[in-house]
Amino acid sequence: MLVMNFSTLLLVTAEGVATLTLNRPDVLNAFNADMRRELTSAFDEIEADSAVRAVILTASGRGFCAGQDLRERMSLYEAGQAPVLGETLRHEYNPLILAMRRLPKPIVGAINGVAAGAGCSLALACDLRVASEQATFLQAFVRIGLVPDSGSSFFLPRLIGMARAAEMMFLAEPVPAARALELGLVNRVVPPDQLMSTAGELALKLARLPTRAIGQAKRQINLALSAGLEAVLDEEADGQAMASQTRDHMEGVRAFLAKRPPEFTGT
Ligand code: LHQ
Repeated sequence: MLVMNFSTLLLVTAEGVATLTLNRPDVLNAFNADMRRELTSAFDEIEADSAVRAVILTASGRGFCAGQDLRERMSLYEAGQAPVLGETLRHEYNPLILAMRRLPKPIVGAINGVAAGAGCSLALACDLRVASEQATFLQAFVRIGLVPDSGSSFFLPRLIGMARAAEMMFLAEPVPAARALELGLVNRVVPPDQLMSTAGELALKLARLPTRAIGQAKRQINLALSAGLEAVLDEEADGQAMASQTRDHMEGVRAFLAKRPPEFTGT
């Protein structure tokens, strides 16, 4: 087991699964500059580590992530130093969201509590979401006169449809976990004490699958969210050319013919 300590998060790697835990519980894991920077570099490290084949993103305490740390922002305003928000997004939040979507490994969000503002966007950028019964999803932006950012306007209408996304974004009312499941916003809802075991089982299952094929399937999903059929068919053909060269493909076929379970290595 490998443990890496950052100042705002924990990264533990075991059995092919990296578990990233946001760790600013006193402010419901709101994003300060350190957390934005550390989270992006943690995803870079996960990408580079071939032993990691699946990721869990969760948080400590009763919240998942309350979005931008508003105290940090206010103190910058008061000091007359706040960069234009667009620049903070372009240089800090957007690279984080892109790092998650480009990571060729599956990310399971284990949503333990409220996911608000950019924290909701962070949850939406995961590939799969397991939510605690205590989780809520809140497009908090308009409550403080801002607009959805960090990918929420991309992911939310695609996940739940335009009308429901508009309702969440405009009214900024919390959506409880049970309703999020009905909307297709999360994959599973479980009692709080089963959150980490459920997410862990799911991530372990993913970590034992043909990792390169999963990474390519994620790429195809990303493309299909905004490209047309021809481009997606083309990407599938390129992806299949790649996947057919992997050891895991050969192992899958051999195991099927020998009527035994496959042992995928991610290569
Ligand atoms: C917080 C925060 C927080 C600091 C709770 N900051 N302390 C914006 C700007 C710049 C660039 C890019 O993008 C963005 C995007 C955004 O993310 S905008 C949206 C920012 N987030 C929000 O507006 C959410 C603010 N928080 C809330 O509305 C509530 O805290 C929620 C609904 C999340 C949870 O409510 P409660 O369960 O009632 O908890 P609480 O409000 O009592 O919070 C607990 C503590 O956490 C409290 O501190 P305290 O010292 O009183 O115990 C809060 O001040 C602190 N906290 N969110 N974002």
